[in-house]
Amino acid sequence: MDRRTFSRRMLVGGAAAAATGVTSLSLGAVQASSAESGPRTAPAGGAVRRIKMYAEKLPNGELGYGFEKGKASIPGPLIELNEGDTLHIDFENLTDGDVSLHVHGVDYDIANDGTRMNRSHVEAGGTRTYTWRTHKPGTRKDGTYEPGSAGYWHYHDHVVGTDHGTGGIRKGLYGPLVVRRKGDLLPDQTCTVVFNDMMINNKTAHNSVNFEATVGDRLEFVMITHGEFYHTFHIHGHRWADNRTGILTGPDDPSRVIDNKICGPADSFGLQIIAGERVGAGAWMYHCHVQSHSDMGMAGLLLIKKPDGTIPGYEPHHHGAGGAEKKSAQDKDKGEGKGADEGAAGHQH
Ligand SMILES: [Cu+2]
Repeated sequence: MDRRTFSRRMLVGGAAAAATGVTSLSLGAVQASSAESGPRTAPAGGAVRRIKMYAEKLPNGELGYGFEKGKASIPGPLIELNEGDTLHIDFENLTDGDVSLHVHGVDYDIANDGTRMNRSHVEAGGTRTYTWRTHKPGTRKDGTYEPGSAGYWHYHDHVVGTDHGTGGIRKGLYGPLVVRRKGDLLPDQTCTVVFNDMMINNKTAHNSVNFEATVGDRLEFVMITHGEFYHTFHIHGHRWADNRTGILTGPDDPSRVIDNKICGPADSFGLQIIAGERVGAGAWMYHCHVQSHSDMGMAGLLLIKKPDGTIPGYEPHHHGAGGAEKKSAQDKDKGEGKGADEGAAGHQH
């Protein structure tokens, strides 16, 4: 691991929630290792952490979650836990209606369900503490194997619009959750892609969500689907394993290697790739492979730079991804768009 990578990880670990501008929470993931020892790995879990989280109305009328007031984003901030961690979320509703926080994949009791059925939602201006717990794999009393919490999960509202949160999800109240197992490889950067109806991260066509990386970076994708449609997620030039981590553990790992995966509403999965491995730098597309969907703009770019910062063959204003184009330059200029947010506020700098 190089020094730059280490400092990135330092920034998102420890007091992540309190640090300004940081939209990623990582519990205890700060771990030093030398460049010779390979990728950094997730430590053992067991931490208990308390963070603040807000639901806010965005200037364009959409809704978002954020770790700080005025910093809500779509998708909401990345939350990273290690198996065994407990997370207390002091949640404040800054919108003018009821909202909630409902999570997939981890352990929560009925009081933390985030639904109206058990009054675990939050009224306008109200607060509530949600507690999420995670556990390591183990053996039940009956001798059967119990899986751990590790996985690529997500959270979302469950009360806006309907008792199923249909309006909240449509307006942007969703976000990624990664639970790691001790020893899982840590990425240099995590990119969240949410197929929500016909949008990516609530961006419509011609506002494609792009991500930037440098050849050799270990890139992690958290892919989540919401809304009314089934989609397929495809990345050009790269492949991953269809298993919990998206990484093959060795030659005998039976997981299928794929570069395209079907995903239905509320599905989520994750994967890691080495940017440009064997194929080099370039503006690599990722998109939904349902043809009419990609034609309608469900596409973005993975802008993989050479070490000198250049992207061969890439002209931002002429090489769009399907119906979407030139978001990267705009992102850099205005600092807007989730692609830029991910990089700047997540793990990139
Ligand atoms: Cu699609």
